[in-house]
Amino acid sequence: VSPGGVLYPRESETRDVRSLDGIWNFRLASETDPLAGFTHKWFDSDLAQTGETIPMPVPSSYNDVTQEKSVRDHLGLVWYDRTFYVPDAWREKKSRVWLRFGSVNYAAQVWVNGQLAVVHEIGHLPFQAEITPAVKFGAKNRVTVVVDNTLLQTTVPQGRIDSIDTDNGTRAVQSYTFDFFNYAGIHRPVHLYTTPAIFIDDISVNTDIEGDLGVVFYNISYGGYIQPASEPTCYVDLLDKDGNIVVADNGQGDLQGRLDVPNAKLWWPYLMHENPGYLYTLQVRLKSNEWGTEDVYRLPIGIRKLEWNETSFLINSKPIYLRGFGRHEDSDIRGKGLDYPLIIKDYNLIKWIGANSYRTSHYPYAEEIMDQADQQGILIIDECPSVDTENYSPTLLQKHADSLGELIRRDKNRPSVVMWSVANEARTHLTGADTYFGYIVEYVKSLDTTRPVTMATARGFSEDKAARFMDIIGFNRYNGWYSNAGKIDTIKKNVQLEAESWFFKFRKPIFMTEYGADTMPGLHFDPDYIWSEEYQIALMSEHFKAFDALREQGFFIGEMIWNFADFKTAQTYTRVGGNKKGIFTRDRQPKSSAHHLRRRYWALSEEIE
Ligand code: GCB
Repeated sequence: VSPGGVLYPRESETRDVRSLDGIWNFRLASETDPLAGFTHKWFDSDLAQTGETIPMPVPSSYNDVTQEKSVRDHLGLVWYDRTFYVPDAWREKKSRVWLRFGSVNYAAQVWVNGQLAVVHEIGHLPFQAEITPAVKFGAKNRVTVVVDNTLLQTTVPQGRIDSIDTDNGTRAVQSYTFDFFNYAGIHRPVHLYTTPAIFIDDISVNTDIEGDLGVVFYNISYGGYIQPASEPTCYVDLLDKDGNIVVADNGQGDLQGRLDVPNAKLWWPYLMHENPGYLYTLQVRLKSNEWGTEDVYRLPIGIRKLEWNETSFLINSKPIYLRGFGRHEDSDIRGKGLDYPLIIKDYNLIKWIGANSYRTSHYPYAEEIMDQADQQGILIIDECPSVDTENYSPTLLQKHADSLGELIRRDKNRPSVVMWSVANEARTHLTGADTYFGYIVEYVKSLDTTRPVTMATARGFSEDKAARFMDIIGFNRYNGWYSNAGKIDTIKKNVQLEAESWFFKFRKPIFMTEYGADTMPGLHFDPDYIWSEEYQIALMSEHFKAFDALREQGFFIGEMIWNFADFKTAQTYTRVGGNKKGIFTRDRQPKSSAHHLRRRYWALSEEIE
């Protein structure tokens, strides 16, 4: 993990933020000479001389935007660039200038005016660099990004390059076992922003509850300080939702401290309180006397307390039952590109259906999506990009750990994030899985002890070697689909038996992280028959019976259906236009199952909360 923080760019009286989103220039690497962009320095020269570009939206996946298969199925490098202006006023203020990418999938190398600014590997995570020395103030600048979507056995997630025989000779193709399309490109917003010379680099917050008192522990780190100037001092206030100061700084100027909030308004999940997602603002002011500068950053925080034991998971001392989904960042045209209308539509649907939670299957979601979870009180199982993990190697382990390190650095202050998920369906029966996941969990614990660690497990409880390291055990199982398709009378017993087996083996809270059935909207069969809307409902009802029986036993803490919405996958004969296990279609219209789930989730909420 690169040193330093990755605080989301926020405007303040000391910080400017500019968006570099829009239409960029784009081109695929040359097929005959894939490295031509490097040898001919496409990042340096006037692009008009190096070939033609096409317009490409940022943020977006590039795959589905054109009419070309060569773009959709491209393997390897693609190039993006655009120009931007840097105001002269930023030089006058002696600002530092930063460039930040919300995420680029999978790997990226970035130049500013021909100078290498930053490299980053692993998608779905932000990265940034200070670019002050490279920018031209009061003038036009160029940013160039080369993106590589190649997945190997040592990337997170893993993939393989195969060679296939075609009519025109052999061709390299990307293969992967995970079940979602390997969309690529600049997926999330790009920001140019400034900080003062001495700046707030990172903020870590933990909260606790002592009676009526909310307690906020904070730890601030700064950057840009050069000796022998005297060290900067830090002032931290807490503001309520309306912007009133509720706890003023004690005036000591310490980087670490504790704020006591009498009669604190707690952060509660959706449907457990009339004000779910109550957020305070931590206002941090860093002052450097000798340099005469100040930096101000305002971080939204929620006061809540998590606890877990052998049978339950509690928020603010109340046991929680998770009613939710596995999801994807996925939609027509933009693929995994950030889309504001889609973000809000999805939260409206989540609330319409009465859910209180979801898992960010199978990678970290955009910060703009996470912000809404904080604000609306939706509980998040925050998953790193490790899916179908196998072929355990030291290189993979390092990168997998880095993905978690970067995820925790990004999301550690979010009240919505209530568990870390270290993998989805890792091949935990393989030799080496125990040492590997032992290390991974230990690493997560070294960074955060306030949240439980989980994993969406798919191997059976007798062969799995990793569940013992988890605080909470999630299992994925497709009863009535991949096993016993069409035979819903096998579901209840099997779900119950499996959940009980996990519990009695490990004495930890258990939840079902995936179950479901592919369903073609509009396909009807009575009596129910696989792929029909009737079958999806029937399969769900059998699961509900098992869940209700399990809830009575006291260790079962939640159900998450697969999936929130239909999504695109690689081309295979088991997928009709993608995975159709959504209870919403890909364009977010309800299948019959959505109404069925809605009745259950609202009833559960009334019964439990
Ligand atoms: C799983 C995976 C998920 C797939 C799903 C399916 O177990 O975790 O990524 O999409 O099954 O529908 O096959």
